[in-house]
Amino acid sequence: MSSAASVLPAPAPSSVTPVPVAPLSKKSLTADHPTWCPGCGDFAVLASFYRVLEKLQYPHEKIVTFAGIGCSSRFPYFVNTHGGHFIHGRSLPFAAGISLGSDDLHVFVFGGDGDGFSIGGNHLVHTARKNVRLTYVIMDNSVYGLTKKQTSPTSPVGFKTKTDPTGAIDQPINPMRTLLNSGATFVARTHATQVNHMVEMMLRAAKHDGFSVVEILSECVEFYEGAFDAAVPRKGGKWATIEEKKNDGTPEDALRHDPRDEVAAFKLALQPWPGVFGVFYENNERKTKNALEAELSAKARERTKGAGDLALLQATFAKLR
Ligand SMILES: Cc1ncc(C[n+]2csc(CCOP(=O)(O)OP(=O)(O)O)c2C)c(N)n1
Ligand code: SF4
Ligand SMILES: [Mg+2]
Repeated sequence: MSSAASVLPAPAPSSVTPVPVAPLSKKSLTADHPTWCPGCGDFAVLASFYRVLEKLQYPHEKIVTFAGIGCSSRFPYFVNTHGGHFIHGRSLPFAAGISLGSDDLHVFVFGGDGDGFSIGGNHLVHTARKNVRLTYVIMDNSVYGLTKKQTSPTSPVGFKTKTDPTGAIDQPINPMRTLLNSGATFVARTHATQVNHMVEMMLRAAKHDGFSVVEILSECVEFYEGAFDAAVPRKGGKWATIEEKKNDGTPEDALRHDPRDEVAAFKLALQPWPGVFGVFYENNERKTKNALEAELSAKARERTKGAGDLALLQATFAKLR
């Protein structure tokens, strides 16, 4: 032992009083002032997310908000939690690594229709099929907002943009169908003008043990005004929510949707525009990748009789000599 270490005082007996932690509030969760255009639907998504975190009261240091690139992907800047943003379309593999590496974290990923379904489409499919435990919020405005109006994978046929000046000619993807088909275990859809519904969907997604996705129709007032008016009653549209089964034995219950029924979820996804809103699918049976990896690790630890990481590494190197 060095002489410096030998003169250090002995540690005091453990009588540390825990510091009281203030409950999470909008104030403690607010970071920078959002830079979105006035009237952008994304403001309502942010306000709803604060409410979701206020309700959940997770330990502040266990929350991660992550994103790719786009107007919507600026989200983590405005939330005072751990987090960051990554290359366009690559938020999910990065966030999956965070979730798998630290299973006690609550990982939320935000992004746009372009980020999620276009450049990041491949990552979305694989994160879904692996059932990585995290919540993905897709802020769908049916356009590339940040780059000032290009056709996105959810733009409808005929929509005029800088990349389709005479109107989009390609069939848009159907987000609900895509997510169901990819194997996401919680799939919901909501609208940024319906704050209570949006909070409920995000709350349920956050509580789901697996890969949960909420698509939020969030209007880009700058480049696609009125895109989702067909679902806004005060604009003459129709707001139709999914009635879920109550299992109360009543005849009307037979007509209600069972979110565990994948085929029924596909049928809902095929309804004509603007479709329905709510939980399309919820599968609580499939194991998460987090759980499967933990099982693998536990088996490996059993085989190696609980040896520590360093001892295992040294043994491996010894074998290579
Ligand atoms: C590899 C790569 N390609 C293209 C871009 C340019 N780019 C940045 S954001 C974006 C689209 C954003 O659209 P969306 O994800 O729908 O988000 P929004 O801005 O509409 O919220 C594009 C094409 C980029 N940053 N990186
Ligand atoms: S360009 Fe559109 S999506 Fe981007 S901040 Fe402005 S209104 Fe919102
Ligand atoms: Mg977009």
